[in-house]
Amino acid sequence: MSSPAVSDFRRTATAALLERVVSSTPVIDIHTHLYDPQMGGLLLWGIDDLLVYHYLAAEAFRHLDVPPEAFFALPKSEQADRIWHELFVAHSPVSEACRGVLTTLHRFGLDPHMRDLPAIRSWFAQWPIEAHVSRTLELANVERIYMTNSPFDPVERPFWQTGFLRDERFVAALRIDPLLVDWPNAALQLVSWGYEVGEGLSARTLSEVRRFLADWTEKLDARYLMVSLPPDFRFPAHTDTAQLLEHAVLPHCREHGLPFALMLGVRRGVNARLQLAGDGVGHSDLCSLVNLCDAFPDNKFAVTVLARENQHELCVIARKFRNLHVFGCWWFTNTPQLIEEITRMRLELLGLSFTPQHSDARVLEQIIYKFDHARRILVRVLADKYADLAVTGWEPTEAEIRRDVRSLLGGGFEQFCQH
Ligand code: RAT
Ligand code: ZN
Repeated sequence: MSSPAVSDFRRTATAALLERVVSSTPVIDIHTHLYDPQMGGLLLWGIDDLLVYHYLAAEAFRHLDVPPEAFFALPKSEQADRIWHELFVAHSPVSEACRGVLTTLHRFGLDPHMRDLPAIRSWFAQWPIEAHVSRTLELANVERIYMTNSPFDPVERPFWQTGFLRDERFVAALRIDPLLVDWPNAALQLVSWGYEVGEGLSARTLSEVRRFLADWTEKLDARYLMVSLPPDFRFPAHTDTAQLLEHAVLPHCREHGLPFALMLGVRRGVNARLQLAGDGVGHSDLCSLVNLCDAFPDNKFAVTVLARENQHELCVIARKFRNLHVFGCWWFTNTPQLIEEITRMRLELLGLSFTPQHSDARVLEQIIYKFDHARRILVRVLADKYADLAVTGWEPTEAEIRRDVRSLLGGGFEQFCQH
């Protein structure tokens, strides 16, 4: 056994190496709400969008003495002014979402201490978007961004129909929530786009739904399909959701070799007046996930859960099914305490076969803080894990550490997609 001084020294050296490896390894960001810069106004960026982000809006509404309808009727810059005032001026910005804005400004070399919102605005206004995108990706050290692409979005849809020169750093994921959670309205849409579907899920209708999915998978060059579902999702069941999943979506994914991503546990519109900021969380029944993984071993499922209470069960399920890839600390679990707890638990139960973090960024510059904060935690947690191994005499080489980190930062997910 080495002396305590020697093992302390080794531990510090491993932690320093880890810090270097984790910060220099590029991230593949496997779920965002960002868009290819060619898609114009869809790609949100700049200080006003950072401030009106719904994670901050939800916090600001706790102080704002104005009805949400009146708030949302204000121009974006005024909404940003109000949020800045409530969350950064009238109170200290200690929440994770507020800290995120400050980390982002700091990493751009701005001095948020001046509390000078107009100066911050002018700084952002001077950049051409192309240069700003590249610089932001470089600062965040993100090499690829998975978008969320919906054929049901009337603003987004025309871009795909017309076609455009793709930026290869931005890849597509086909998002199909309306199809799975609101079939009657989705059916009307499909009819208006020339698919011969009826409201009942006949064989003909299901095959037309598959034709729709195939058309859009090809148009987007989609890397996976995705949905987020409420806590009352059940499978199997005699619901439109379960039937469409079983007879259209999963066969389509099998045929194209694509994973299906499920984000489980969101309760939409708990306070609908707050718009995007009004969604909540609920405990999901993960037996339904077991049923899916078990019944469809030739399908691949990438899954994240919103409830803290579901995290342990999700890890246990992933130990049983190699067609399940666990990812992300999503939304209300994207806080340092929960990220640390969840990442430790996943490492202890799953080893390296999961993806600890995606950004879920809605505004470009958020990728900086989301990964800056997540990387710090990953260094801490991995340092502890390697130190535990070192006690037994097992010390990882630098190449092994690089391999492990690359896998955790998105490499493992892309391998899962390919095999
Ligand atoms: O995290 C979020 O921004 C949520 O509003 C949701 O969009 C969620 O990420 C989702 O993809 O459903
Ligand atoms: Zn999302």
